[in-house]
Amino acid sequence: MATLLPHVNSVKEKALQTFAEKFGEQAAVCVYAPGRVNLIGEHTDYNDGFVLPMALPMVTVIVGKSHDGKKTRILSLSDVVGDINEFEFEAGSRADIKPGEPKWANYIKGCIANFICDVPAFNAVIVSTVPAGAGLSSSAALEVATYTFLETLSGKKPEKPELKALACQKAEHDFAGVPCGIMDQFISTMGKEGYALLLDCRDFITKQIPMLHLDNYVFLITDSNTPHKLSSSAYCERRDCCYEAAKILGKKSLRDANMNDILALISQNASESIVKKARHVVTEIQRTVNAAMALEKSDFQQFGRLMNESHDSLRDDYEVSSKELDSLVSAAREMDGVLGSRLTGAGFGGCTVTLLRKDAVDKTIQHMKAKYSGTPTFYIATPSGGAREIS
Ligand code: NG1
Ligand code: MG
Repeated sequence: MATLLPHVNSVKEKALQTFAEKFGEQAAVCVYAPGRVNLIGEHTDYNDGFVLPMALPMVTVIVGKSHDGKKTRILSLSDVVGDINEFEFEAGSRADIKPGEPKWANYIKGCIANFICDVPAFNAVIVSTVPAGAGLSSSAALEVATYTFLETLSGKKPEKPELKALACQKAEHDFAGVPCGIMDQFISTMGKEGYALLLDCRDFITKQIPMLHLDNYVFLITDSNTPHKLSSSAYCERRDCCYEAAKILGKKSLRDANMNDILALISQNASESIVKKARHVVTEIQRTVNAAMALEKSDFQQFGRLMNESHDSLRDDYEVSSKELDSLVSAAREMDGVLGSRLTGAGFGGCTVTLLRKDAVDKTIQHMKAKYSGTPTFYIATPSGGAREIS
């Protein structure tokens, strides 16, 4: 059986109750932002390419209230925060905020520092059901929830939603030290119930792709429960390879490259590693566009084939899979009713996503559990809404 996720309302109730116990009054603001699963378009966002994620029913909820004092105080009930689950700092000019310890607080501080105006001191409680380190964007959920909280608290919003996503990405770059692409913050901001989001990371043009006709099919997320080992250094290495390939080709980014350029890299004696990384990006961008068209036509067979090709390219060319992810993907593909399966997120651990017939879910889960050496967790990914205030 897939794990049942608590409803947003029960997460909210827990946060409100904790706030009342901790701060001795009722919270006035209540918001949430979702995690995401990327259906296809991996390691393309920082190459100005296309991605096709959808928002998940897993959410980060923040409740709180502003006050006249000087200190902002935050309590997180998330199990990843470690021993220090509370922190406080002097509210004031957002230009004075600097990253520090505890690390998890940097995502919040970064959003306050990158908000459109200074905000008053506040108390807040955070509760999240997005698993951390699983490639489901717990960090973006925390950033976008924080930004949404600040919008509600101050009554001010940036002119366009993309400015919100960009401010949250900047928080992750500057305060958490993670040079991530723009996908996660975008989908957490702009997700729409029943839709996947085709995002062009070059110019931020978006298209909501309806998934209302999935009918007999579902996306199944499988958490390998192996953390993204190696991921930050390997992520930077891959990114640098892509930038190097674009530079050799005299292009702004690999978005402007095609298969002839891959041949050009070979004839210019680029290293094998650079050629393979560039080939993944060029083929993955095309697969993502094709997959969005297949989804629009409800051609799930084709969508599944493209998912399989994506995984194989991430494994063989981009070299970001792991034996755990490969084994989950192979086990899924052995089952009748499975149309496609691939790793999702940065790789090296985290989750896979599988497109399959609804009536094949239970058997597929059993088979994957039997074949896998570790203990996986399964979730049904229903396309959910983006960040918002909850009344
Ligand atoms: P995850 O799966 O959250 O580590 C990372 C990047 C994305 C994107 C994907 C690969 C972060 C926070 N996010 O996702 O921007 O590049 O890898 O497609 O690093
Ligand atoms: Mg992350």
